[in-house]
Amino acid sequence: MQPENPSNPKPEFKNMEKDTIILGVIGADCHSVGNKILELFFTNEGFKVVNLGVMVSQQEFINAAIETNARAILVSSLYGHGEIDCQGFRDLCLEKGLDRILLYVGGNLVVGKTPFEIVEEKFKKMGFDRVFPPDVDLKKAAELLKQDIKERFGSDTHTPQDKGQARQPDNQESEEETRKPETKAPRVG
Ligand code: B12
Repeated sequence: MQPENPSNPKPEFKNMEKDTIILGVIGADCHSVGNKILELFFTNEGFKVVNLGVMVSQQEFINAAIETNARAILVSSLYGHGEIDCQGFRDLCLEKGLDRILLYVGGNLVVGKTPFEIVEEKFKKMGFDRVFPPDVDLKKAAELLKQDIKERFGSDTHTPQDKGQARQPDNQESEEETRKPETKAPRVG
């Protein structure tokens, strides 16, 4: 094995900040196994994962995303009530100032055997950027997430408020912000 050279400190790992993602199982859903797998998997993929666990409300997801300046919220729903639990999620994000947050959702999103394309369309109409079936290849999901973050946030620094990620709610906008032109990113996927 080569001895470590202190004058050559592997620059690619220096000051590298991880993208934060919020993870959780929405509503009254207590299925916890997949949630743990997702936490381990996305951590290994290089994300800083904030896992809220099971039975998480929309507001809890959003609070965590604001606090951590997260790039994405990954919602799981397994027990069949996903459609009800996810209704209005995007609108609440916008209301709370999360203009650009990526919203992913996955699991057994509806009751019964509805074709996935119909489920996907339903959740995209609700404002989710990506929708995944329970048998998704997680490696592909992680690649999409990295690509989406890059497209939506580009070379933004990770400081909040800098490019409108966690702007103040509409009625509290600062003068500085009201003068800026709208910089909302287009929906992905
Ligand atoms: C174990 C289990 C339970 C346990 C959960 C224990 C626990 N601590 O987790 C108990 C017994 C408590 C339970 C209860 C119920 N369950 Co249950 N349960 C299961 C079962 C058998 C396995 C779930 C599991 O652990 N899978 C293994 C993990 C690894 O897979 P996963 O959860 O699907 O997660 C993966 C993917 O979905 C995906 N994924 C998930 N979210 C996301 C998000 C993103 C962004 C991405 C990319 C990927 C992704 O990645 C995950 C990791 O690989 C499933 C059947 C099944 N085979 O899935 C039923 C199942 C989920 N349960 C079901 C139901 C109906 C219930 C109950 C409502 C039953 C009842 N009448 O009480 C309750 C709900 C209770 C509640 N409040 O949540 C149904 C849901 C039906 C539907 N959606 O149409 C299922 C599918 C069984 C069935 N075929 O009917 N359940």
